[in-house]
Amino acid sequence: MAELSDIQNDFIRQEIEEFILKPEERQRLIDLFASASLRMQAIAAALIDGDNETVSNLTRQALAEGVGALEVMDYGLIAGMALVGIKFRENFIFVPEVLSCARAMKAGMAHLEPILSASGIEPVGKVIMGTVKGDLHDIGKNLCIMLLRGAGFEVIDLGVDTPPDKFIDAVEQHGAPLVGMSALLTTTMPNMGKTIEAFIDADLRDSVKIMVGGAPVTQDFADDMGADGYGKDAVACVALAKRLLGLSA
Ligand code: B12
Repeated sequence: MAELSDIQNDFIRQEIEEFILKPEERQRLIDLFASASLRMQAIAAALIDGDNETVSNLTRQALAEGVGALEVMDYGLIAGMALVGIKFRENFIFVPEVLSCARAMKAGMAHLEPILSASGIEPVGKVIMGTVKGDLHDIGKNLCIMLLRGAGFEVIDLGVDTPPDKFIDAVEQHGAPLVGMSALLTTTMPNMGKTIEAFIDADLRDSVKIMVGGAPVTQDFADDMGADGYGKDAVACVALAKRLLGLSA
């Protein structure tokens, strides 16, 4: 178990001290940042500060100097956003600040994309991905898409706020055997179930596998709504897609 003083970045130490009040969340973040390199801490700090230019510059530099794209994703960008999420939930910051952080995250992701999405292999399968109706969160979905593309999948991205019909039309148009849905709000999670029902009504349920994910989604919820699989993060999403399509890992 790491101590707060093990985190070298002053800004992150102060943020944790001031804003992360639940002991288990505080310890989780301390362990996470204490195991991150100084430059990953700096990327996370800039993201928490909503400074997209610095996130962009530091990410570009780190990648150019040989830091792995997945390390930047996990210990720079996602780690920073984890702290932002808690500050938002506890009303220390509000939508405009979170939007700045999301912009900063996307500025970093733009540099990761060509690396994570480059597969150099023949397409292994088609996947339709979208955030469900009513939900505008797309950062996690976009990370899943990057890694899916990197693993050789052809991904058709339906974007955010995607109604059931749009998923169905895309499956028919592209002949895709796999659909992935993302939801970040407890109020939009039921729209995953509604989309699955729409596939049943359209007589298409047996011709597609359906996977779901997003921070509030759980394996139990996925089972209850009749999805074929649930993945907790972008790496799990790729493993799940392969498993559902019967491809070797
Ligand atoms: C950034 C953010 C925003 C940004 C979104 C920007 C964007 N372009 O995405 C903005 C500011 C727009 C926003 C708006 C809102 N937000 Co918001 N937001 C967040 C925040 C802080 C981070 C989300 C994120 O990007 N995480 C980082 C990514 C990498 O993680 P992820 O999305 O979970 O994705 C990973 C996995 O879940 C998985 N995954 C994701 N999708 C899929 C799909 C498949 C198939 C698979 C297998 C895996 C998978 O892999 C991903 C990569 O590892 C969360 C806090 C949180 N803890 O999640 C709140 C949060 C989701 N938001 C929340 C709320 C309340 C809102 C608003 C209603 C606020 C308001 N009053 O307007 C609006 C809703 C807008 C709408 N209609 O959607 C609440 C939801 C609470 C709830 N119980 O539902 C949260 C939890 C914050 C909180 N209060 O704690 N938000």
